[in-house]
Amino acid sequence: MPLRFSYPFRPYCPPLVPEEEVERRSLQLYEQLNERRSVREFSSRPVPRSIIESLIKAAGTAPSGANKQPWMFCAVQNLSLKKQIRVAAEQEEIESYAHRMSAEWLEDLAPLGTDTHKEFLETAPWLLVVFRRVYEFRPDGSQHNNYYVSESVGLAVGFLLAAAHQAGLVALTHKPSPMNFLARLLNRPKNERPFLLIPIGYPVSDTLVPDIHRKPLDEISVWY
Ligand code: IYR
Repeated sequence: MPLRFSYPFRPYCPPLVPEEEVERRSLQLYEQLNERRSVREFSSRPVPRSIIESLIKAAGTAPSGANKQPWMFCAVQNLSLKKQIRVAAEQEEIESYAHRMSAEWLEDLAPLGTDTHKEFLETAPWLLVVFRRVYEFRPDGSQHNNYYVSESVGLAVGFLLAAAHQAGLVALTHKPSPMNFLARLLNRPKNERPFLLIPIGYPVSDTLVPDIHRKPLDEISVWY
């Protein structure tokens, strides 16, 4: 099949890092990421827009299926919009906790102390509402598929969380369910589906997090 389009290829020369330095850096990043925790109590301390822009740009460097970059980050700072999102999310959560989630699910969540109150949706200075774009519109209005959309957007969110953490901010990956209200409140086009809601900011000074532990290496890896 003839190649219809090709990017020009260019040399890629990442800086050569000596092996002991590779060792040190890999351990250092692990130790840094191991300090990251999901936080549910946010202070209202503002975060400048320029910082959120850098986090989104970091997220946008993630790999994606056919380089389609099938993500959209809606950065919400507006107080009345945050309130509307909180009200709608809490409405869904009340339904979910009362009727939609199984007894086993509620039992799994109980030790983490989550409930239907989502004050963080109003107190955090920024809400990043992440959408996955299942397809694109061509200029003539027809549709063009994206590929591995959830995997791609999941990777981008991972980059975002790592970037926020190393910058000194905290975040929460929150998933009210169902999330259709987000597309409606933010007036998103129909090729975009809500993926995650991520409050970002600073924690209140006395916030507590559950004392959970990471699985050790031998439980998360097999070596061949
Ligand atoms: N979305 C609900 C419930 C919830 C579900 C899981 I899985 C969690 O890890 C945490 C919460 C809520 O946000 O409360």
